Amino acid sequence: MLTEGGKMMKKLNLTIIIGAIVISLGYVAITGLTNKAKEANFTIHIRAYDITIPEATIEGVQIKNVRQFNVINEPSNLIVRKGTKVNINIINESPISENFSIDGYEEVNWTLKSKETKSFSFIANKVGSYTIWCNLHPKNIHLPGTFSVIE
Ligand SMILES: [Cu+2]
Repeated sequence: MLTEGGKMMKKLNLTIIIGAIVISLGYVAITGLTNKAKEANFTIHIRAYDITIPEATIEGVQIKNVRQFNVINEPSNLIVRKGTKVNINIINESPISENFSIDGYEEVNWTLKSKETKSFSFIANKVGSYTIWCNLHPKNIHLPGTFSVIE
């Protein structure tokens, strides 16, 4: 049986632990963007998801088994500072070939066969926010992401 004081101490300890976790997570996110970080490493999984709708009524018409799938890059959005060497490890978990291209960075146009893993590097030498997309599939099926380069 804990006394009132004991309960308060327990609560306080928990608050301190949660606070420490929040601060360390914040630290990791910020240090990834300091000027000292001249290299950034990303691992991207390209995954396909079956989003089949078993039954739907569209404008009063009942339709069944609308077979669909989509593909996303996980993570979809990347952010680095200008001048960073970007090392990207891509794992294509989709059952079909996929492509990883960045508009504005012509040298980034890489195609991977199904289940293939490849590593690439390039320098983020242009600031701005650019579309990451797959040049093999429409953007409503393989959803695009963003590559942002900040000062
Ligand atoms: Cu694709």
